[in-house]
Amino acid sequence: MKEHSYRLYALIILMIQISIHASKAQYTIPPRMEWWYEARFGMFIHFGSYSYLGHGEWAFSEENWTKSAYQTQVSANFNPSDFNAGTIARLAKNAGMKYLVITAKHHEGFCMWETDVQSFKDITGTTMYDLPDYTAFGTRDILQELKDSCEAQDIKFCLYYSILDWNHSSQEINRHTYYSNMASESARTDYIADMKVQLNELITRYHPAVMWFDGDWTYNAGSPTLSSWWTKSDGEDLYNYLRSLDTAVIINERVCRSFSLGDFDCPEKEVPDTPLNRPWETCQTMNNSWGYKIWDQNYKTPATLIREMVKVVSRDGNYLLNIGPKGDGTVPEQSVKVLNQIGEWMAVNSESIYAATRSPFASEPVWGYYTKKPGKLFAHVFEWPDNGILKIPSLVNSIKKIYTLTETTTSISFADSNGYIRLSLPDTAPDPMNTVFVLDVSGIPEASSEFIKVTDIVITGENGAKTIDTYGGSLQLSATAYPLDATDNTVSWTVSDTNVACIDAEGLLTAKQDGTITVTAVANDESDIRGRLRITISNQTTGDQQFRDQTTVRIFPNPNEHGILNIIQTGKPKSELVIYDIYGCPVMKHVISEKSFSFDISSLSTGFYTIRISDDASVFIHKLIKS
Ligand code: JFZ
Repeated sequence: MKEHSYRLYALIILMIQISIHASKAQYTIPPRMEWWYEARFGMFIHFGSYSYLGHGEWAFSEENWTKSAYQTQVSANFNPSDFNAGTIARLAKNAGMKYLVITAKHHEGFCMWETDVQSFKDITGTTMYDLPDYTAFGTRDILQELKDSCEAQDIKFCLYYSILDWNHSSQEINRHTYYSNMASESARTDYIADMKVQLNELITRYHPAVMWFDGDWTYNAGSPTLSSWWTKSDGEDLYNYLRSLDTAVIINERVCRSFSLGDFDCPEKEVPDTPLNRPWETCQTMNNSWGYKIWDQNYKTPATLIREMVKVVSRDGNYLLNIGPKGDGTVPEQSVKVLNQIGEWMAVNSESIYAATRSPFASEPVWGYYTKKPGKLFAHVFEWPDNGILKIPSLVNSIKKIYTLTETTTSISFADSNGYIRLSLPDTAPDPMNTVFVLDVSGIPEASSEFIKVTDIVITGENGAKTIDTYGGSLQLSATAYPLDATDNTVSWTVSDTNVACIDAEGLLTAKQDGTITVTAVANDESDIRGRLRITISNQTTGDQQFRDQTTVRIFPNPNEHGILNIIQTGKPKSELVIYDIYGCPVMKHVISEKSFSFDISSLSTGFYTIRISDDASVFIHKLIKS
């Protein structure tokens, strides 16, 4: 059993070492992706004929619309006459966004540009199912307008395209998979060919910097079926086709997800726990919807969104934040408000985001996140430490200067010793939401490995015990800090409820009353690593009952300012005297060997204490005021 657990620990330590190693290994970024990797923050725009209905981009499926009803009652009424590309591009620019991805065609099949591919028609087969041809909007090309406005703002223009198409005559929506079923194998072949012609239109007309695919989710790695008709080889073919049209275009993994195709991963609405092994981007909504939803006012705060963006960058990802314009083309007021607030923070702090990469450290601090770039480590403090000190693991680099992005000319004083850089903080955070500290260093910030930190703590009771069921009993706990060669492997002990039990500096737990407590051992190496163990305490007496055998012990004179306690016990003498402070923690101890003895308390500072004289069978408790 012991042998097994040692093997397990060895394995865990090995795994930790591998993961630390893995987090250091950077992937290489191909030159055509450098701008994207440095951009870090982009705008997603879900805009289509669904925006008119205002029930989200999935309304066709969720509300069981037929093709003809959807076309005539939703799409035909879409008229984004107030769409202002300049306003949207400036909104993105002010928020600090460097690229913008707009839906050219979502699952509903409605095309936001004038397509010439004849099969993309309405159900009557007479009218092209696109914005200029199918609506009263007119001949404006909003993709071109937006591309031009983006270029004026130095924002990269990108397009989203859905592989599945709930409207196309080759397909019918599958109300179970939410995908579409193909009418036949030949319909599939024709549709894919037509889709490629459409993509050719998009690439040659608009030269999107990124093609962002979706609607690939019944993918399979084998042969197509009519319900799972998009395959891995279709995805590979699509990728190669697009790259043949434009050698620079960046393509997401959803040309056929889960096969590591494309140029980057897209964990949707979530942030991976650690950096991935290739570039990635988290897309996120500001409320709960991508496409405009009239009733969705559940907006995240700017603080929440900024924190998520920083977390993403600290783990080496990009952040694509969505807006869903209304049917008239205007952006919901609350989205504008939130983006402007993000912009205010970015105006001061964007240096810590653009071209910044993952944290150089294997674990994340309790107060926030790190990002870095050559010559700079950024410490993003979301929770201001109340002890006035910010602790950062030491770097191999020499530190030239430390300051905040809020006040770049004021130097922050610091000390670097014993594996930590300690910054002296002002009392209040310059930016309560996220103050960014900059450590100006020489070279690329890299964690120092001179001090080996604790990564795990395991607590065990004597002989494996997890209970105390003796009246006034105690249990010796021990903490093993891993790795075993940690520079400082000592711990400090605390218990969750000092009314139930208390613990001394050596891990001796003494019961006071029945209950369950959690014992915590905190690493003294300041790594903030904690080990925990639940302990059950039973058979204790509480309150007045503890005084039940006070007749056996006399303390005189009644303790006050006297420096000496005289103790006389009648009956069987007890074995131990412990004095506790008001927090229930032992401050003095004495092993009793005689019925009567004197005890020197002159070293105690003034205050309230409890004297506890006990043996295995019973306990005597007396209040002590030292003045
Ligand atoms: C897709 C779309 O269906 C949705 O409307 C929106 O456009 C979004 C950006 O992408 O939805 C997805 C795609 C992927 C996952 C979940 C929803 N996923 O990988 O978990």
